[in-house]
Amino acid sequence: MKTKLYLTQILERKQAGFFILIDPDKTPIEILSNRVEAGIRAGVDAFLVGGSLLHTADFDNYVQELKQNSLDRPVIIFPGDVNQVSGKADAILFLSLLSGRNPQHLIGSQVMAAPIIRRLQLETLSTAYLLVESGRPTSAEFISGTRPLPRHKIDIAVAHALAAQYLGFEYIYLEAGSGAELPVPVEMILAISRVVDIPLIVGGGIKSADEAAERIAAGASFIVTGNVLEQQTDDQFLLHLGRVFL
Ligand code: 1GP
Repeated sequence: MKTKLYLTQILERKQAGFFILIDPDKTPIEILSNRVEAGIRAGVDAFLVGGSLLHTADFDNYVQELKQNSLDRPVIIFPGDVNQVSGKADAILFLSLLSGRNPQHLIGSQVMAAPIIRRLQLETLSTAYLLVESGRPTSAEFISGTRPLPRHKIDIAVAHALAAQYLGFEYIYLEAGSGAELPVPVEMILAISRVVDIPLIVGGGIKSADEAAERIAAGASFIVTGNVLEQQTDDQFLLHLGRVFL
């Protein structure tokens, strides 16, 4: 089944979906299968794979290993750069960093990646990527050389989300940044979900089941967690988090 259809069906079945982000630099391939199995036990709906830097692992091999362990859950590339493209995945978030004004991340990298994606016959999920200020500077902010949306300027965030929808993006990713001190504010998600019809992916700095639940109640369609799962390897925590999505 196409990943887009699978994601649509998740949203028809329940209020929100649960994505686990796996960063190859933080999860060595030797422990990948354990991490994936724990995610599946907790009810994850899809795995995202990628990172701001990629200095370890053969990406293709890593994605293949992830795919072999993910059962029927799709593996979706969440690329930090054009070198993070692999035909072993089910789909790729085809991102444009719409909150920034860096042409390389708005369209430059996409032009480089597009012919490769076509050759690999990889499904694309066109996604407007909006970075939101989250306390301390994040890797995504630093590496992309862009300024995040101010977290208290809700109207600016809403205008970006509307522009994303009018430009024809299929998803909006509201991103506080991996390991963010503060997740995307609930008020921002609420304001955006009121005016936008396309699904909202929300991630960065979500460290508890309550924080995830509040964001779903505000209108998030998919919640992404990464770092907290690397710190809290206790299965109970993951199971507790997974129950939010039932
Ligand atoms: C980052 O939204 C993801 O792109 C996940 O963030 O690692 O902080 O959970 P965390």
